[in-house]
Amino acid sequence: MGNIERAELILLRLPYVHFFETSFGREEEREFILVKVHSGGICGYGEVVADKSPLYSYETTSTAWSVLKDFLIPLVFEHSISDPQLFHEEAKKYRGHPMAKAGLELALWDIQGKQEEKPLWKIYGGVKREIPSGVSIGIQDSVSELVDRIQSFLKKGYQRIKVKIKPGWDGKVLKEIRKTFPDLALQADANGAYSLNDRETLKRLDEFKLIMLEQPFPPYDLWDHSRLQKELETPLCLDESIISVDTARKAFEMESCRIINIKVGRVGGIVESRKIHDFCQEKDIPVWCGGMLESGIGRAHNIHLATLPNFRYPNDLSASKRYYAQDLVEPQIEVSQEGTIRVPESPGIGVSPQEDRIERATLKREVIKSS
Ligand code: OSB
Ligand code: MG
Repeated sequence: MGNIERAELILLRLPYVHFFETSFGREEEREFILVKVHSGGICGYGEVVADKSPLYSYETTSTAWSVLKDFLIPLVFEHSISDPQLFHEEAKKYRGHPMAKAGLELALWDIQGKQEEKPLWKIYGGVKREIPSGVSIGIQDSVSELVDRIQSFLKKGYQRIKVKIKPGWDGKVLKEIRKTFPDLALQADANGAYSLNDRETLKRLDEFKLIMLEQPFPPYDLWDHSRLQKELETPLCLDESIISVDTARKAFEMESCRIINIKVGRVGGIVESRKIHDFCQEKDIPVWCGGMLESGIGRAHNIHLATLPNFRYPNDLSASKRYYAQDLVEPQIEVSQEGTIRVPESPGIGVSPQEDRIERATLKREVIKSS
């Protein structure tokens, strides 16, 4: 593989088609960074999932921008790295900042795929040509609006519904949902809004037969999740808590959860995601692919990852239209009436970023060259 000659950071803003509200609050638009790397006439694209504010994670668009510009991109130039695996190893010397690392690693994978003329799923060892799609629905102004939204997503084919919960928007909401949809494949995500003091509230959620309850407690708390899981019938799934294969092992040993959500950005890239996938496969812990409301670029990367065999639940990977009026890629990502997404077959991410649309959404752009 040739050297990386130049990298580009682009800060973009895209409005959502519908606001997205979690236990952190309501968002109407997304600000995020695209990473482009250039090598021998080929351009690779990655997406950094850090938000404008440090809510889901401590990283923000500004921290990711500065870490990429001052440390990660110079690392690639200094050591003439173009291999994503090697980048992963070298970037370990910098602590934290997984979303920044993942954005650049993804761009290197895209280049590799394009150079080898293979779609990424083949390089990763994927086995699926279609992946099952679920939809994550935020907190609404009323329960009846939520029920209506669920209805409309079910009509589009989605295989399961995930709803966001928080104290005060939990049991009574799930009860209403179950009244209307007794057999719905349903799960709930708290984004860390509860504590062990809420165990009675959480235990009462067992009656709703959720497929899983995602991240009830804050990120760095494997122990309290383990205590809760012992008292709960509903399988716990960890998202924010699992930041590496090492934390996955500890969660497994402590029995902090029975299912793991893998997000490339949260764990620092594809290399670490595959390690978690392989560990979980060996221990018979199912995984699925989470989302961060990505544009089609990050979404396409996620789709390739979700083709691995131990992705055993519907993923938070929905159609482009569910998030954005016009996505940044062609073809747009679509969900079939059976609730599946077809895996792209073209080289690399397998979808084409549309430079004119990227341009229109750009707030800031910087080119960083190898000196
Ligand atoms: O916790 O899974 C989450 C979105 C932003 C931040 C965190 C989460 C989410 C979602 C949406 O649930 C998943 C998606 O459809 O991209
Ligand atoms: Mg989550």
